[in-house]
Amino acid sequence: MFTDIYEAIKRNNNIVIFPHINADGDCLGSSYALKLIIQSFGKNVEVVTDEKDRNHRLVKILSGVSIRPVNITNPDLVIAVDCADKERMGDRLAIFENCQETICIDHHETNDKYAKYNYVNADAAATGEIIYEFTQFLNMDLDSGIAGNLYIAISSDTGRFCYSNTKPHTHSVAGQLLEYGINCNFLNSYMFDMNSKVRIEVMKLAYNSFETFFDDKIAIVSLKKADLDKIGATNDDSGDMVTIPRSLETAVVSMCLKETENCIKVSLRSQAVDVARMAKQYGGGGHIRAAGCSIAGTLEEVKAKLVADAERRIKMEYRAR
Ligand SMILES: [Mn+2]
Repeated sequence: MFTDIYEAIKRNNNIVIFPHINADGDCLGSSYALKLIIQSFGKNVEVVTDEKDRNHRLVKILSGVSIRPVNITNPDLVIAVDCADKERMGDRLAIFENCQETICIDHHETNDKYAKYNYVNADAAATGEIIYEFTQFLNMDLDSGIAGNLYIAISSDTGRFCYSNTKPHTHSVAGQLLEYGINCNFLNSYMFDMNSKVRIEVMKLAYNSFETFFDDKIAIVSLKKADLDKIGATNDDSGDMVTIPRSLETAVVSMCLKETENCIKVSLRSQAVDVARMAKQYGGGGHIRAAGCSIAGTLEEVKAKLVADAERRIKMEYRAR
């Protein structure tokens, strides 16, 4: 409940906010919006991202980002934002677990409510939508900084209002946010149309690896660690490559397999199969239409396993239209 969350924020002074590892627009936009909201109560609050997300490209368009981040070492309250499970906090999990007061704000169906206070709404298209509802609960007058951050969050998780999670309510929240004078044209084109040079190199790798299975119903791109290292690609540069196989018109299940030091990171998308359930079987999670997991093994092994699994699920769950 928002009441519990508001009370917990009110009675604590040193507060940290944790977006998930491999940060995206929703977790960052929501976290910085929440930071600005909590700051307006006169609290000492900071967003602490995973080390690898320190220089995320979205930092340039978010409001409330500290030039030199204040390190709150012993927080009274930790708020996990957009983290489907607590492992999504990565190395920061120890701080969360050592804290008496914890809050989780999230919109993932698979969230198991791991904090002391939880606000989980799987109907929300983005965690940003929940933070917006929180400002309504607080009767708060937004400013363009908070509104811009929330717009980034919602546009990001809905693929600029194109994915199936986009509801009338999603557009209505976005419409409200536009009232605060944000530049949606600039924010969207920065988020979706602009790429770093390295990212375009990653796209080349992805396109070259493109392959299909099961009568083109399964589409896959794979990224090898050695190739990514050679061009100096960060997580940010190589994120979201699953949009490439997803654009195949006959694809029912699409995936991106990314080789890392110790496992294969998998992104799954589908218009017809419950990929959250598929990901959960490998210890991952997410949404029905978009999910992810990490699997130990070589690229070829993991690919063979997932293709067999996807094929079985398509046969069970998919009826051609
Ligand atoms: Mn999200």
